[in-house]
Amino acid sequence: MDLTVVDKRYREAREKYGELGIDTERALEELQKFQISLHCWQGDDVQGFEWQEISFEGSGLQVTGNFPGRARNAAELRQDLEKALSLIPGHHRVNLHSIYGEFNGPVERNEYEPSHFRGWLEWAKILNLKLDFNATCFNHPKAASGLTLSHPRKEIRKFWVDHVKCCRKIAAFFGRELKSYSIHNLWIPDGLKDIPSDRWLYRQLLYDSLEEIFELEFSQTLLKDSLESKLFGLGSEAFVVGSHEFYLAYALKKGKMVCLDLGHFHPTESVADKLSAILQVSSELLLHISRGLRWDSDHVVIGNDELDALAEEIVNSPLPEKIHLALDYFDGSMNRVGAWVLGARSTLRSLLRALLLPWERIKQAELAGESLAKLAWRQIARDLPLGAVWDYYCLNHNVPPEDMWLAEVKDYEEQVLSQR
Ligand code: RNT
Ligand code: ZN
Repeated sequence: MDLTVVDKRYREAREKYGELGIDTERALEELQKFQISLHCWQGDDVQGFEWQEISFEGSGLQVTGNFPGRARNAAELRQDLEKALSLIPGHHRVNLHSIYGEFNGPVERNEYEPSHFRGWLEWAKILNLKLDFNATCFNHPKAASGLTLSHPRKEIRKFWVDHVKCCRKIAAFFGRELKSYSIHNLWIPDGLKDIPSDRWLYRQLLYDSLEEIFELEFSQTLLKDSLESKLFGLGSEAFVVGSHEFYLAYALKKGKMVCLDLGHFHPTESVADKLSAILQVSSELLLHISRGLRWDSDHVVIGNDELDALAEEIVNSPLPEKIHLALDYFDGSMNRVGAWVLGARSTLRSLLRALLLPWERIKQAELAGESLAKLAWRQIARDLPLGAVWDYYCLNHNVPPEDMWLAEVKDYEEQVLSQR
C-alpha cells in the first residue's frame, strides 16, 4: 500500500475521531506501551529440544496439524521468531518453555541450568528482547500419570519440585542479565479423570510443593512468579488440583500473581470481568491470551467479542502496566510464523480499538443513567475508521499494514519453511 494513501487516510480518521473527542495521537502513544510475550512453543507444536521423544500423554494438551516447516532446533526457532517479530508493530517479549534449552545430550529436567539457555540469552541481548520463562511439568515419562507436584509419591513430587526450582533460577538469571524482570509461570496438568475421593490430599500436596519451591526468594526486579489454573483438561475432567480458587487464594496470601488463560474457564465465564476484581487486591496479573473453541482448544487468536472485552478492561485499568500480556496457543495446521503474527496483531488491534472508544461519552451516559445513549455510543463507534489508524501505526513501526503482512509470511514460507 502506498505510504501517502495511508497517511491521507489516517489524517481523515484523526479528524473523524476528533469530532467525538477522541485523540488518536494519544491512543497510538498508549498502544506503544503494550508488550506482548510471544510464546516460543507455537513455533514447533510444543516439541522442544530435549534428547528424548516427547509424549503428550498425561499432559492434557493436544496439538493438531502437520503443516510443513516446523522449527527443528533453536536456530530455526529463533529465525522464525525474528520473522514474526518483524511483522508485529511495537517492541515485545519472548516467552520460553524450559524444554527449549540447548542441552547437547541427555540432561534431566531436575538438572536444567542457566548455561543451557546461553544461546537464547545472547540472542535476546542482540535483539534487545526480554525473556519470560515456564517450567515444563508435562510431556515427560514422570508426568505420564497426569500428576506432578501433587503426586502421592514423594520421589515424583521431588523431581518436579526440583525442576521448578531450576526453572525459577533460570528465569532470575534472565532477569539479572537482561536487566528486566522475567515472569516465571507455573502450570501443571495435575488432576484426575474420574471422581476424586480425596481432594484435600492432592491440594495439600500441591500446597506443600509450592512452599518448597518458593522457599528461595528473588527480588521482583529479577523474577515475578505466576500460577496458572485450569478448569479441566483431557484426562483431568473430574478434578483439577490447581483450580482457580486454589491458586487465587495461594497467590494472594503469598504475594504471587495468578495467570488467567482465556481458555481455562467455563465458556460463558468472562475473563475480562475478573481483572478489576482481582486487581483490587492483587498488585499484578498475567494473561494467557488464547481462543478456546468449545473448550481449551488453544486456537490462534483473532479479534472477537471476548478479546475486545478484555482489551477494554485493560485500557480502562488505572494500572495497565500491572497486567502482563502473553499469547498461548498452538496450532500445527497452518504456517506457524503467521499464527504468531496474527495472534499478536489481533491483540494489539483490539487494544487500539479499546483505546479509541468514546469513553467520555459512554461513561458519562452511564453515570447519568442514560442507558440508551450508553449503548448508542458504542454502536456509533463501530463505524469509526479504526483500520486507517491501525495501518498508520504499523507503517510508523516499519511493519506492513493489515493487507500486506500475509504476503510476507507466504514469502517466508516459500523461501524458508518449505525448504526444511
Ligand atoms: C495449558 C496451559 C499452559 C500451556 C503452556 C504450554 O493448558 O495453558 O500455559 O499452554 O505452558
Ligand atoms: Zn496457558
